[in-house]
Parts: sequence; C-alpha cells; structure tokens
Amino acid sequence: MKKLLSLVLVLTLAFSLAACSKTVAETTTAKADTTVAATTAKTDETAAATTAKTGAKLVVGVVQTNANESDWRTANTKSFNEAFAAAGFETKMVFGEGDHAKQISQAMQLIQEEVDYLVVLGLQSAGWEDVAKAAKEAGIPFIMADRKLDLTEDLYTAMVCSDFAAEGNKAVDWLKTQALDSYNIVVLGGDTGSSAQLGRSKAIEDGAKANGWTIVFNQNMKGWDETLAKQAVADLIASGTKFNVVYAENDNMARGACAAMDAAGITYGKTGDVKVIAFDANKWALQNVLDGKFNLDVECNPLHGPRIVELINKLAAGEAVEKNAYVKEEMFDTATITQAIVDARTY
Ligand code: GYE
Repeated sequence: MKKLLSLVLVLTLAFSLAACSKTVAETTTAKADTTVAATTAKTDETAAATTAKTGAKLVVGVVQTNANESDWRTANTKSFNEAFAAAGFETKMVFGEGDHAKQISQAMQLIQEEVDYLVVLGLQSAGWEDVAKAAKEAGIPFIMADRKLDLTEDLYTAMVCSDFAAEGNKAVDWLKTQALDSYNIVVLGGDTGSSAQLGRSKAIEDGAKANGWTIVFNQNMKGWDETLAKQAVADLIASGTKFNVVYAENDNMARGACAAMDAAGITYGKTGDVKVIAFDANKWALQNVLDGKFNLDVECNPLHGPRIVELINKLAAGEAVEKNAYVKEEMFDTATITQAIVDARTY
C-alpha cells in the first residue's frame, strides 16, 4: 500500500515539478504548540513504533546539500554520520550537488524506499510541498534541519534550524557599534534561495537601508565557493571600487576575500582598513579572529547529528517534541575572542 501511494505521488510530482517555484518568507517564530507535534507524532509514532516494535534498525534518509560545499557542511555531514551510527540508525544520505530538482527527486526516491524518517537540508527553501505531502501520505516523519523550508506547519513534523535573520542582525548591530565614518559594504552571499542566504542577505540589506549605509557590491556565490569569492573581490578591486566592509556569508568566502585583498595590498581586520565579517565560526576562522584577520564571526552551529537523534528517538517513543527548535548561537569578535574559545571549538 505504502509503495503504491508513493508511486502515485512520484508520478504526480513528474507533472508538478515545473510549477514548483514560490516566493520565500523567513519566519522567526520560537516555540510552537507541541500538541501539534504530539498529534503528528501520533501518526508518525505508529509508523515509527511499528518499526521499533519489529526491532528493525531505524532507517533515516538525509537529503543533504553538497558534499564539499564548505568546512561547515563537512562538519555537518560528519555530525549526522557519527551520531546516527552511534544511535544504531541506518543512514541513507544523498547530496543534491547544487541542483534543487535533484534533491526533490532524491527525496521522493527515499520515500519510495520507505525510510522511517526523512531529514531534509534544502538547497532552496521553496518548492518542497509535494515532497512533504508524499512523506505525510506515506506516514514518514518529515524533519527540517539547518535550513527552514517554506512549508506550512501541517506539512512537517519538526525542525532544528538556525535563525539566519537573527545571525545577520547580530552582524548589523555589531557594525553599528563600529561607528565608521562611512560604510561601503561588499556582500558575498551564499547559494541563492537557500534560507541561510535569504536571512543573512535580508539583514544586511535592511540594515544598510535603515542606517544609510552603501552596499557597493552584492552577489551570491554558487556553492558558497571560496575561490569564486576571491575572484569576485579581486575583480572589484581591479574595477577601482572602494569598500571598507566585507560581509561574507560564510567563513570560506571571507577567507577568499582576504586572499584577494592580500594580493592587492589592502589591509583588513583588527588593524586594517577593511572590516571583515564572516558566518559559521569554524575553528580555523576563530583563530583568524584571534589573529585579528577577521573582525567578527557569527556562529552557525553545524552539529545537528545529536539533536536529530534526540528528536527521532522521542518521536519513535511517541513523546511530544518541540515543533520549531532554533539552535542557540553566539558571535565572536576581536574584543571577545580568546585562545580558550578557539581551543574548545570542535569543528
Ligand atoms: O553557513 C555555509 C554552508 O546552511 C548554515 O551552508 C548553512 C550554510 C553555512 O555551506 O557555510
């Protein structure tokens, strides 16, 4: 029956994929009504319990973005694999490799294969309704991790994500405290349409408007790519465009920008002419803050493995879960960073 249902839905998808784009709205709601989760858990729990009752290994399908997207993504993938293995789950992880449609068909394939849980990290926030409906029809709990997708609450079981708007606003507030004579900002955005890019970009765009700052360059780098970021900044420098702030939406792109400035003899960081803002806060990047190369690094924590294991175990046990969980995150600048913080970093 489950196989027939998902087959029907895959066919429907074939017809609806073309029409799947939707404008994206970022939400920053906090805790949702757990009963919603409880009810949903009930249905899912039946599926999960049955599986649990048979004692068969829980099979978790993970629709990941790109294998080598960034140091953050590498840590994120490792966290899933290690935590799921330790929990005794069988992991089926697939990578979209920059292709949204590929992620959609991969997710449908996992539903076809009757995974017990489906965890999705979307390259794009929009266009997941059909997959979510197919999972629901098949009784497979749909979990969003890292990036919130553009789905109504009835179409997913729970989420553990980062609040990208809040991350961006932390950077904007920090920039305000710098009281620069002028603000000429270079924005190096992440993958277009991902909730990480949308949240972080909207924050700096709104912040610039509100504070009368100038964004002299604003482009998204496919795949959050360090080399593309380096080339973009090198071209900007060669064009003679003046800037004194680099707002790089992840550590790797910030490092790319610094390499371009090094090549042009432009100073940056704690004692330099250009303020460098990054996101993710990988260990090597925090070392750059400590060394005064990056001025600010806004944390985005990739260690979702244990969080999703806890969530799945609760669902499998029929326990209520928090529907919309946001990861607690910090920020580190040259005034607050310490060697101890760097040493304690696990990714
Ligand atoms: O900032 C970037 C990664 O989704 C939060 O994706 C994540 C972003 C992260 O590739 O480095």
